[in-house]
Amino acid sequence: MRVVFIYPRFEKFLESTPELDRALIDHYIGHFTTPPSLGIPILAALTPPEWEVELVDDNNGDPVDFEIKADLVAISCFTPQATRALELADGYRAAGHKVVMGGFFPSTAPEVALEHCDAVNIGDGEPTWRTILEDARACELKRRYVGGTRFDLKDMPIPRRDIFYEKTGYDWNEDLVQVARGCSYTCGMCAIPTHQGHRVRLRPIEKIVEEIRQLRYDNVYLAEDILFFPGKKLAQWSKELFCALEPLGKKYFVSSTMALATDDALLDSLARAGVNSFYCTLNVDPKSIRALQGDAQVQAELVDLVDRLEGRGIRFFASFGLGRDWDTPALPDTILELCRKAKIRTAEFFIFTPYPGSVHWERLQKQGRILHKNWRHYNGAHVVSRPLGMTEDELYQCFLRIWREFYRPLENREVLETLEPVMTQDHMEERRRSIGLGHQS
Ligand code: B12
Repeated sequence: MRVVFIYPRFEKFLESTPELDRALIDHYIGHFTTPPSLGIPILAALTPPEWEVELVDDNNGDPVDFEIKADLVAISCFTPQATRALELADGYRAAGHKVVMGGFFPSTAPEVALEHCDAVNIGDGEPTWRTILEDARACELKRRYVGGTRFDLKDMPIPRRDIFYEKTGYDWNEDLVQVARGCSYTCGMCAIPTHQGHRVRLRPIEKIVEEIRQLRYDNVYLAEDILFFPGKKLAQWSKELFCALEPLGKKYFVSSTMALATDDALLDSLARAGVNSFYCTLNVDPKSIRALQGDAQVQAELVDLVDRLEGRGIRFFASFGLGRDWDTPALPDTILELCRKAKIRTAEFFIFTPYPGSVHWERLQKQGRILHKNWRHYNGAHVVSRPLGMTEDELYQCFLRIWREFYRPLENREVLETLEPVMTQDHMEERRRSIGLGHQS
């Protein structure tokens, strides 16, 4: 038996923005081709040995052959991949294959997916995957499989990264690791609570460590914001996790918002563990929204946060959402001023996008403000819903202007030389030593 996994193509942020000069932005944000996210490698790890496994990574340019030998075609996608995913599902079915889809988009818009595939998986894949394979073998695929949001992560397998490690073409020298699922907050733009549940499920720390020890790259992307949640139990767990990561000698990329925990003790433990990038989404949480609305005290907190991170050798990587209901065409000026004050050196900017499964999506649907459902353009680089404080074109112009103007000073060579996108190893060691954090191997 043979299952062929498909990871459909999605447009990177600036690929669909020819108006921008790519060279400088590539230098700072980087142009990268990533391997698939973790859904497919997890399912591959759960696939019984009598099934042969193949990965077609359309995002990496693998040729798509609808006549491929397969007993089941399994497509994984999030919303920016959905248009392509549905096209591919149609193509495989037209060639006589059975197609099952799972991931963020099929879980949050199953009725759309089901118009193009034979079966859809909603929620976690671990509880359902082997049943799907058995049903496919017996030619008895059902329309819906509900994996739900309760799977215990102590039983999550180590994802099979060998299925893409052996491929060429990627230039993302980083391994993605999942440490938890679910979220107890309800941020307007995020589909995680719908797809993964409102209860945070933590993965046992020893399992995370076991997985990280097996990774190929020195850089590890820890995928969840819950590392910074302020509750006592979660904060204790994060502290223990960062302690456990310390001896592994890896470098970590973490993500958070300003509203979450950022006390000095936690930042020290990040630095000791080897965290070198702190990706912070702004204009989504109540704190950073206040900072962008001119609250001097919160602005000072941001300035302080950037300083405390960079002082520990951790790059602050800002990600600003544009186009909230209260935003006006003056937003780029406000952001640029805040970045200048806080000495933010690396930033990306995205158009606030309503994803199926999010509160924001439900609200805009009801208000008749969704402009179209060309999912390809739900990648943060297009206006897909009607803004309130400006026209659609004004919002798009804000997006172009902020990218251009944030990076404009960098055309100045002198500035360019002092603003490296990621700190060099030596620079980081020097920073760590200067604040007494010791050597990182
Ligand atoms: C890694 C990541 C990225 C990487 C992608 C790298 C890659 N390898 O492709 C990068 C950094 C490039 C990225 C970019 C973006 N991302 Co992103 N990303 C993630 C992140 C953090 C992890 C994804 C992951 O591996 N999850 C773990 C896997 C195991 O979960 P899963 O896919 O759901 O799989 C499970 C089930 O769904 C199921 N399953 C999955 N597939 C299948 C298939 C079948 C057949 C079956 C049966 C089951 C099944 O089984 C799995 C195990 O239970 C998620 C957040 C998260 N925590 O998931 C956001 C997330 C997917 N990203 C998101 C977004 C919005 C983006 C951006 C558009 C953001 C932006 N700033 O505007 C950009 C797009 C890039 C661009 N335009 O340039 C959203 C997606 C929203 C949505 N509803 O689609 C998420 C959910 C973040 C969020 N909180 O909203 N991202």
